[in-house]
Amino acid sequence: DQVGEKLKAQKDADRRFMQLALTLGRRGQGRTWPNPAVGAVVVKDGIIVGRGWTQPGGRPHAEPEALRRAGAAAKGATLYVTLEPCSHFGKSPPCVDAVIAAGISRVVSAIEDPNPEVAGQGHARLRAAGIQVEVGLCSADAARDHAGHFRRIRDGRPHVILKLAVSADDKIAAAGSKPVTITGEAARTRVHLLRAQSDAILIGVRTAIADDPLLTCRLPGMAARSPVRVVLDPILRLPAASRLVQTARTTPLWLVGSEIAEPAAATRFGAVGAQVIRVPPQAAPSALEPPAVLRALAERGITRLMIEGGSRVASSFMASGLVDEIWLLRGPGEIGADGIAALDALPLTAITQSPAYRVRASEALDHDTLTIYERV
Ligand code: AOF
Ligand code: ZN
Repeated sequence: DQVGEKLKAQKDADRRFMQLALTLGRRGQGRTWPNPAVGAVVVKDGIIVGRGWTQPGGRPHAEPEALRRAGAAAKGATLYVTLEPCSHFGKSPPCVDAVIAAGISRVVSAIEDPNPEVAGQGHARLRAAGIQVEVGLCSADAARDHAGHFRRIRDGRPHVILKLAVSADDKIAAAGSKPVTITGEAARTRVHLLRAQSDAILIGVRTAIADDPLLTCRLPGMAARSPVRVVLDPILRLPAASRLVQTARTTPLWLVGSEIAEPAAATRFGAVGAQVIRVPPQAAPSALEPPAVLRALAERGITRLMIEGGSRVASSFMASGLVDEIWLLRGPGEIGADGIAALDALPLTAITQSPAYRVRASEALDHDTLTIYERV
């Protein structure tokens, strides 16, 4: 019947506009921390009159951006938003006030904000103002996009993505940690995109010394999207001549050291623009405890953390059960039995056969394959 047809058309349209809001929100991923990257779309009589997303640094929020573009057309319109509009006075005034003032008549919101300052009060205040509010459309997509914010708010740590590039025989480097080319150009592009969408990227000091990496996003026009570079360096021995230290003034470099590291070393790094974070020492002085490292990063606002190596860092985070997502890139070549195993003492089946993870996506990138695992 006609009423049913109309309802179905409305549902399809709602889903389309919410998917657009999600796509817009992702533009901010990696540069809105400590805030989530939210997307918003204002629709009047089936026509998009405003689009917005959380701006770099986390402000302005997505809703005022979309409302500003909609102007007077927002009156009587529907707002699609990927996270509950905020109801608190933070560094910006409450978005719900802006939504109400603009005359929005219906709000379609993907998911509630677990931030205790909001936690349902945003939706409640919109309803109290007479606005029709629907919550939950595309909530699984929104939960995935806001995984970093949710983790940080709920568990006091970032969402952790482990990236591994392995050879056909599960190795990540040749003997002596010599870097070898494992994956190709398409894979490199994907990894640099993931860097851009991460707040921070972490490696161990051994890898920092062996590879002398930059860890920046080097896609054309995207240099400004480089994440904070974090090196786990218990006794603060990263060489001053390393490319990481040399670029510390242009792209943030945080060194996580043990509290027992030499204070003089910390001062030296501070002088060249790097920031030193100290976490308590523990049983094995050569390693830092993953939970303490993650807590320190979350306290500084990091919501999405990418881990890029090496094998000991990867295995210690895997063993501590703190990895939420794994990007496993596999190249076609073999390195040989004397190569370095991807997860140190742990077999790769700790990921591929683990009941804790399932395959979210799998795709071919030239001669390589990318498999993304997520928590069950
Ligand atoms: C929204 N829209 O686009 C974002 C929201 O310190 P403030 O004022 O910037 O508030 C930060 C909190 O606001 C953050 O922890 C999260 O709960 C929410 N983020 N809310 O309505 C947005 N980014
Ligand atoms: Zn807000």
